[in-house]
Order: sequence, then structure tokens, then C-alpha cells
Amino acid sequence: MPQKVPEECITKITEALQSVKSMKTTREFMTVLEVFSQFKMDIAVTGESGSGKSTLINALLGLDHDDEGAASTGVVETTSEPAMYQYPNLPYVRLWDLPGMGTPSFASKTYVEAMNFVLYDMFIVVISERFRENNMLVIDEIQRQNKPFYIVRTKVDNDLLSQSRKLAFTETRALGLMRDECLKYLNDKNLHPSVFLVSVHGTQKYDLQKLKDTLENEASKLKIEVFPLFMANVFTKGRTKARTIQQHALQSGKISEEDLQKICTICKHSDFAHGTEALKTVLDALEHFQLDVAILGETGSGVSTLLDALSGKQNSTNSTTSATSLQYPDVRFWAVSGIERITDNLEDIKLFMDNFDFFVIIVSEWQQALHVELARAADQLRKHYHFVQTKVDCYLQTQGDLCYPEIQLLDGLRAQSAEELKKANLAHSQLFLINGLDKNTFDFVSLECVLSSDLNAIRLSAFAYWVDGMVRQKQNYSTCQIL
Ligand SMILES: Nc1nc2c(ncn2[C@@H]2O[C@H](COP(=O)(O)OP(=O)(O)OP(=O)(O)O)[C@@H](O)[C@H]2O)c(=O)[nH]1
Ligand SMILES: [Mg+2]
Repeated sequence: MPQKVPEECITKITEALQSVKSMKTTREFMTVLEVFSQFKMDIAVTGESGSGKSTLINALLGLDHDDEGAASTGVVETTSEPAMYQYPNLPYVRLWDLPGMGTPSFASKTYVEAMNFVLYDMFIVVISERFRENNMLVIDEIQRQNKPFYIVRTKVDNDLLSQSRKLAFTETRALGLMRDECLKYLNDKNLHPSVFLVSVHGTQKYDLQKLKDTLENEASKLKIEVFPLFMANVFTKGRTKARTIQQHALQSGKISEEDLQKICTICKHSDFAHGTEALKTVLDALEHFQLDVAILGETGSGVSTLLDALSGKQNSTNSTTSATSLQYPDVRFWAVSGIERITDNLEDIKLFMDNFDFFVIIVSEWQQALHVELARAADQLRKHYHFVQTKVDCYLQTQGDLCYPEIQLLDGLRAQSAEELKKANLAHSQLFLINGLDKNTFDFVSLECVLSSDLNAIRLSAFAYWVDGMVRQKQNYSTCQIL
């Protein structure tokens, strides 16, 4: 079976975890991962007054300036306090429209302090017309806080229009010069952020779409980068600063009170908050972690057909290859047919099943109860599963002579299965009735929905157990060497 994460991650993670005392129990580790999965990444849109910050936010939200819920824009100083907007498509990303820099209300000198940059995880620095000293002040502060940022140069339509009167004008050349101007100052400081040239009067032209795509593609990586920093800031900054960050996070819904409590407790008893790099390494590995889902069934029970249906592929055949699907990123589905051949010994089944993180167990015959044994083995391994009864269309055909309406036959089947599961003490289990050859019938869509939401949560616990196993393995190995 291929590795669950790339080899280089394994080496890094075991080294990193040895240096962090707080990672010693899987439960603590799970808590941190759960908090991470709920954590909201806050991106502050900052820059000089009137540079087009609010207009850019509306463009990213896909709103017109007069739409309900849009940020206010205008030719006079408009945004007077930070306002939050949920980023579409990425539930864990929020944009913050900050007031502009360089007005009597927000003087350049005191701007970064007044805006409390420590509250945000990432920045979009908006520049219009020229790269100015104020822009550098903002970037220096972001640098000092070690946070990621993009540069967006707005109003390129205006710049192009004024340049177009020159004889040697070409749009490509003019845009190239604008980009070079931004990069010149930054590269001198050894900074290499992504630069986007945008205009609200030409959202299809220029780089607005590229900005959206980059943000959406990089968001999960950025979250891994910024979460350890948030943890470190919450617990290691001076008391007043830490309290401000915590209060802001709670008030804005960045983190729930319960989650904050949980990580406070963990951090009090350990040096976790100082393990920023270690935490980043672990989260990096989580990003690469492959969840292995086995579809278990007897020969001819429809294992491969179900694998094809779930992965959207065709003709997958055996357990030596896995199939992935766009719908479930980082999940590998395995077809494990002929399960009746290895179910004699519970310990053997468990050993085999321990290779996987989650199971879809096909029920062939309610009387044989093979699926019950598989479910028990999964329970003992503390892993999760769903039951699937395949070929429901065939069942309906065999009942054709009875002339009952289909719905009645299906209800009968469900009642019978519920009864059987109750008898086997598995009443908590979920059963889906499907026809693997037709995804539009019976419970297939519900199965897909439940898998999508379940697998995300299961990923975290599977990853935590996997890391725990890795660390134990490493510890046993070191003990053996000492002995
Ligand atoms: N031509 C052109 N005008 C723009 C563009 N982006 C913004 N503007 C205009 O610039 C003016 C200021 O835009 P805002 O989005 O309110 O600027 P802001 O940075 O949020 O301003 P403050 O909140 O006051 O700091 C508005 O009149 C916008 O219509 C653009 O890409 N092209
Ligand atoms: Mg504004």
C-alpha cells in the first residue's frame, strides 16, 4: 500500500513531534487539529485612503457597490472602521476592509498601530497610481509580524488611459512597467510577493480572476502557515496584547469560546505555543494525508461497481489499486472483494482492516451476518463505517410478482434491515440502499452527501491516530536501539 504522506513529511514530522512535549497524547493532538479545522483565516485589505480597497472587496465578493451587503465606496474618505466580509467559496476565509491610511483620522505614522495588524493573519496591500512610502510602512510592519501578503495595484484602467496618449504606448508594456515598479522596491528588500494588476472597469481583463484563483488555490496552505502564528501570538505575546487578540477573535467569531478554552488548557500545561515550526510541519503533513476508504464485500456483491460509482471512474477491479475522485480530494477508495475468504479469524480481519481508515460494508445476505463481523472488527479498531445494500433494483424485480408499489417494497426492506441491525446491536449504524449502476436512484445521493461530511471529520482523527502510531513506532525503535 502506498504511503499516506510523502516520505519527506514522515521524517520531518517524527523529528518535530519529539521536540514538542504537548503532543504526547493523541487526545490533545486531536483537539488542536479540531480547532485548526474550525479556525477562520482573516485577510486584511489595507492601503492608502481612496486606493480602492472597498471596491476591490466588492469585486472579490462579486457585488456591485450598491448591492445589499456590499462595502461602501466613494471619492471621499469612506471606510471609518474595520468591517468583515465572508469570502465566497471558502468558508474559512474572511476579508476585512480596513480604513485607509494617510488621512487626518488615520495618519500614516500611527496607522499600523491603530489598525492593530496583529489581529489579522494575512494582508492584501492595495496600491494605486504609484508605489509610495506609505505602502512601504505597511509592508515593513507585515514583514515584522512575519505574515504573508499579496500586492494589488488597482485602477489600472486610469493608468492605461493616461499612458495611452504617449506615442510608444502598448498596453502590455505599460502593464509590465506597473508590475516592475511594485517589484523593484520589494525585491530590493528581498521580498517576492505575488503582484496583481486590477481594475473594476474591466474585471475580465487584467488580473482580478488570477487574484481569486491564486487566493483559492493557496488558501489551505496559507491557513497552515498562519494558524501556528495565531497560536503563538495568543499565548506568548504580552498579557494585554494576548487578551486583545483573544477578545477580537471571540467577538468576531474567528474561534469559538469552547475552542479557545480547549487550547488555553493545553497550552498552559505544555510548551505547545512555542512549537510553531513543529505545528506547521504537522499541519503540512495533514494537508498531504491520504485517507484510505475500503469498500468491503463478498465476491460478486458489487464492490467494484460501487468503487466506480463513488470515484466516477470505470472498470476498477482489485484491491491492489485505489481510485481517487475530484469530489473527495485526498481520499483513496479501495475495492476489497472476496472478503468471505479472510473472515474466519477476527484477529486476522482486524489486522487487515487496520490498513484502512473508514469502511463501506456491503450487506449481501442479512442471514449470513458477515457484515456484522466486519462492523464489530471496525468498532474494536475504533474506526467508522456505513452499511450499503447493493443491487436494490434486482431486489425490486424479484418482488415484481407481488404487485406492491415500489415505495412500499423499499420501506419493507428498510424496516427489515433496521430490525436485523437492532438484533445485531448495531442500531446506531447507517444503511444505504443503492443501485451501483445508477447514481440517481434510491439512497446514492444521500450516501455521497454523508461521505463528504463524515470523511472530513474522520480525516482528522485518522491523521491523529496515524501520527500517534508513527511516534510510538519511532520511540520503540529508539528503545530497542538503547537496549
Ligand atoms: N477607474 C477606477 N476607479 C476605481 C477603481 N477602484 C476604485 N475606484 C474608485 O476609487 C474611489 C475610491 O474607492 P474606494 O473603494 O472607496 O477606496 P478605499 O480605499 O476603500 O477608500 P477609503 O475607505 O476611504 O480608504 C471610488 O470612487 C472608486 O469608484 C478602479 O479599478 N478603476
Ligand atoms: Mg473603503
